[in-house]
Formats: sequence, structure tokens, C-alpha cells
Amino acid sequence: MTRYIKKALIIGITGQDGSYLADFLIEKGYQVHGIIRRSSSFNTGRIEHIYQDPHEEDKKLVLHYGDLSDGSSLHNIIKNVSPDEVYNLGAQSHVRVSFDIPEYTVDVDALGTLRLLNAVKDSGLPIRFYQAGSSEMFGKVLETPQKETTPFNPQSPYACAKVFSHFICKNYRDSYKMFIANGILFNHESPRRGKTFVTKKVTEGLVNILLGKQEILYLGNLDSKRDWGYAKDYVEAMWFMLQQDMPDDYVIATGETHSVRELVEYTASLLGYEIEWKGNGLEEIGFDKKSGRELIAIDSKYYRPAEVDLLLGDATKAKEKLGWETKTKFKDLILLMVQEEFKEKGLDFNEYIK
Ligand code: NAP
Ligand code: G4F
Repeated sequence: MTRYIKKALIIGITGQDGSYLADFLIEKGYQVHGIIRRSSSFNTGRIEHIYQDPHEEDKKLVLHYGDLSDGSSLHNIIKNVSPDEVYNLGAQSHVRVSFDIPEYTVDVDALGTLRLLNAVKDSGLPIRFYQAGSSEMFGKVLETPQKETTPFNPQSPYACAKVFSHFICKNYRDSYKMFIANGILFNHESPRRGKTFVTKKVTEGLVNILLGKQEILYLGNLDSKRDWGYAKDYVEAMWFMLQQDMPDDYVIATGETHSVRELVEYTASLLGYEIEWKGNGLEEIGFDKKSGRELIAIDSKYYRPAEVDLLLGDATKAKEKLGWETKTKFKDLILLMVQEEFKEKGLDFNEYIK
């Protein structure tokens, strides 16, 4: 029998963060339980490397079917697993899509949190709870850089739902003396990032263009700015939050901000292109100065009804209280993602780019 140090339950284990957190906790000696959704196609690609045959006994990774929209499944899983720590990373996490499916987004991202909190509360167990809050909650920012005391000003159904979750977590912490930590995480990316988020779309798209697999890359707003960090660094911060004596809320960020335009220019430069821009608004294009080839065009469908123009985080509190700070800055992150694009295609970046 393996002796696990603790049991953790991850909602959203099949996502970018959930998969890195599972790796991290297993490495620490946890038994990790994860909630997965019923899907008509496989949704476990990101955890394939740690997946174990369900017939094996005493597994380090145990998966359960459940859904944040189904309170009874959450109650049953919490009761059956009795976890020491619960990480709520489950969400409809795409901001643009939240404008298309607002009710569903709010049901999962706001009410889903409440359902999960009730399941934890009703279990009566001394569970430590992590809530995946977002820098999107700062929205049209009222202060720069943004820190724990900066007021929220959400600009999307997604962000409104996350604000609800943030405050209901605080309310349950105060009302029922539960150990609940709110992370306020700025954008974090990785090779495991969903393909419709801008860093993955740009790194994958430009590598595909270089390899002749794609003609052009369509994007939306090039001028919004984000504080982009590395997901693998950020899941460690989640764990640190649950190891403190007292529960609290923490901003997790790199302290650097870059525009989507800079993201495109830097990624392109790694691939030997030099981007120049021509035109305005929907007519703007990005082309390679040396060859004249058009690489980037704008498609209005990627614009949002309301945009968050600038995010820049101040993670001083996390550094002082958790001893956490980012290890990976923007340029290292983008290089790492580009290198991985080549690796996934069986190619070596350094060889190819020589
Ligand atoms: P992600 O890759 O989109 O993963 C989301 C996870 O939630 C997936 O496992 C997904 O399952 C699951 N999920 C979706 N709907 C669900 C439902 N109804 N019930 C149960 N699970 C459901 O997101 P991520 O980037 O890892 O982010 C993790 C969490 O952090 C999310 O809550 C996100 O909103 C928040 N966050 C992310 C960032 C960031 O920059 N990445 C920043 C701040 C906050 P399927 O695989 O089946 O779709
Ligand atoms: O990569 P994005 O879709 O990320 P966004 O909207 O900032 O949200 C991500 O980070 C949040 C934390 O702040 C999380 F809470 C959330 O779950 C998610 O992980 O877009 C980044 C920026 C936006 O300003 C967007 O308008 O890139 C701009 N953008 C420009 N062209 C594009 C595109 N975004 C996407 N997804 N696709 C484009 O073609």
C-alpha cells in the first residue's frame, strides 16, 4: 500500500492548470482525485501521461465523473473521497465565448462554485479550498498595477461570474470559518494552453505558417496588454496558498505587461520573420519585411463586445507571505512554447532555425 501524504480533489483536472497541478501534487506524494465531464470524445489528453488503468489498486490518480452544474455529483464525490484539499479550477474559461453562452458560463463559473462550497461545507470535513479567481475581475482597471486591494470592474459574463465566486468564497470563509483561499491569477500560458487562447494561437499559427501548414493567421484586438506568466509556475502558488496558517487572497503575476502586437512580433522574430504593420483597424495587416509575405490579418469575430485593455499585476503580497515569485518571464515563456510546437511535430527548433 502506498502511503500518500494527503488527498487532493481537482475540479478541472483535464484543463491546462489542472493537469500541471496534478503533476505537481503527485510529485509531492499526494493521491490526486479529479473530476472529469462526460464527453463524446476523449478530454483527458493533458493527463494521459499520469493516467492509470481504473482496475489498478491504490492509484495515485483517480478520476470521477461529475460536473459543476450538478450539485449531487459534487456532494457524492466529496463524501466518497474525503479530500484534504479541493482545488476549484473548473470553468468555462474563455472570455470571448462567455458573451455567446452567458447563462451557461454563469451557471458553471458562479453557481458551480457555490454548489461546490456547499458540498464541502455540508461534508463537515476540515477541507482546504482553492478558488481560481482571475485578473479579468479587474476588467477596465481602476488602478495600475493591480493588487489585492484594487477594486473589481468586470467587463464580461465570465468576469462577472468570477467576481461572484470570489465574494461567495470570502462570505463562506467569514460565515462558516472555512479555509478558503482566493487566487487572483493573471494570464498564464504553456504548451498545454487551449488552442483558442491568444498565446497558443499565435505560437502555433506562426510555426504552422513557417512549416507551410497554414496560409495566414487571423486575430482580433492587437493592442490589448496582458501580464503573461507560465502555468507551471502558477500552480505552485495555488498549493502554497493552502499551506498557510490562515486563508487569504493573493494576486499571482509576473509584473510585466506586453501587447498582443508585441507577442506577434516577438514570436515571429524567433522564427526569422521581421513583422511590419500596414493599415488600420479591420484593414490592418502584418507582413514579413524581408519577403513581403502577409502573415497576420484581422477578423472582427475575435473582437469582444467589451475589452480589457491593460492587465499588469503586483504580486508583492505573494512574494512576502507565500515566498512565491515567477520564475519565467514573457520571452522565456514564448520561446518555450515555440520550441514545444516544433517538438510536437517531431522537429528540433534549434536545428530548424539555424
Ligand atoms: P481550461 O484549460 O479551460 O480548463 C478548464 C477546466 O474546467 C477543464 O478541465 C474543463 O473540462 C473543466 N470544466 C469546464 N466546465 C466544467 C463543468 N461544467 N464542470 C466541471 N468541470 C468543467 O482553463 P485553465 O486555463 O486551466 O484555467 C483553470 C481555472 O483558472 C479556470 O477556472 C479559469 O477560469 C481560471 N483562470 C485561468 C487563468 C489562465 O490564464 N489560464 C487565469 C486566471 C484564472 P473539459 O476539459 O472537459 O472542458
Ligand atoms: O488569450 P485570451 O483569450 O485571454 P483573456 O481573455 O485575457 O483570458 C484568459 O486570461 C484570464 C486571466 O486574465 C483568464 F481568467 C481567462 O480564463 C483566460 O484564461 O485573450 C488575450 C487578449 C484579449 O485582449 C483578446 O481580445 O488577446 C486578445 N486577442 C486578440 N486576438 C485575442 C485574439 N484573443 C483570442 N483568444 N483570440 C484572438 O484571435
